Amino acid sequence: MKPTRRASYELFYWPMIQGRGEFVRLALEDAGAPYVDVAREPDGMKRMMALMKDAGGGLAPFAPPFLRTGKLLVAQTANILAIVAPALGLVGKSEGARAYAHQVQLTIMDLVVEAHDTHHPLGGSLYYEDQKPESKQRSAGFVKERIPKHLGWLERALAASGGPYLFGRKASYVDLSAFQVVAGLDYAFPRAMKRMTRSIRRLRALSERVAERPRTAAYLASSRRIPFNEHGIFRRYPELDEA
Ligand SMILES: N[C@@H](CCC(=O)N[C@@H](CS)C(=O)NCC(=O)O)C(=O)O
Repeated sequence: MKPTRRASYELFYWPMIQGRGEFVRLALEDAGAPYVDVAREPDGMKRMMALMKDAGGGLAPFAPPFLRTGKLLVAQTANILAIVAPALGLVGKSEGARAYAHQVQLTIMDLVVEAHDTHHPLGGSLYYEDQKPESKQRSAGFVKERIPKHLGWLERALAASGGPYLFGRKASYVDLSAFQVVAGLDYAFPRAMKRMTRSIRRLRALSERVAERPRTAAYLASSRRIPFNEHGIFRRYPELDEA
């Protein structure tokens, strides 16, 4: 199927944070797809909350992000991306290409959960301030072992593909997501990320390349890109970073 730029998309996600919605935003923006970030529109939050209660006969999403395209209302970040990427021209056509892309995306989403859990190790129903000692303990292992393991794995995937992208010469939605986790980790753990820069040279080069893609660069410079903040997944709490 020829990639279409005409399909229209409605993205539903919390309006004040990048969060998981950002992985979908980046794909839509990079592809130049026409989309509405519904919860940032007047009455949009109301529409988003209503759909989680009643999707009008379809399957109601459990949590944002979710995306409406045509008759389909689909949730789960990696699932959304896997479904829209072929039409956006952001994944290879073969079953193998799509399966590998989905596999790496799911692993990136695992890293996102781990990043979130550094400031909420006891759970989302408590404030960060109520779980600071546990956050510190959780972050120590994350910084020392988990970031290097995850990013080292992406680095090896880049070495194996020959780059410049994770699956070779053509960019996929997974490259955009890899850029986003590197950006998020740079924001949240600047000292740890600086120390490991030399061991992730290919991943750094990939991130720079993604940030320079014309539509992505325009998006990153626009007001549509919500700055990182301490309500999202990647939070800058210096006490959780490497000493
Ligand atoms: N596995 C889901 C997780 C979705 C999720 O946790 N969404 C968050 C915002 S990033 C949320 O609003 N959760 C509400 C809840 O879990 O009750 C995905 O990757 O999309």
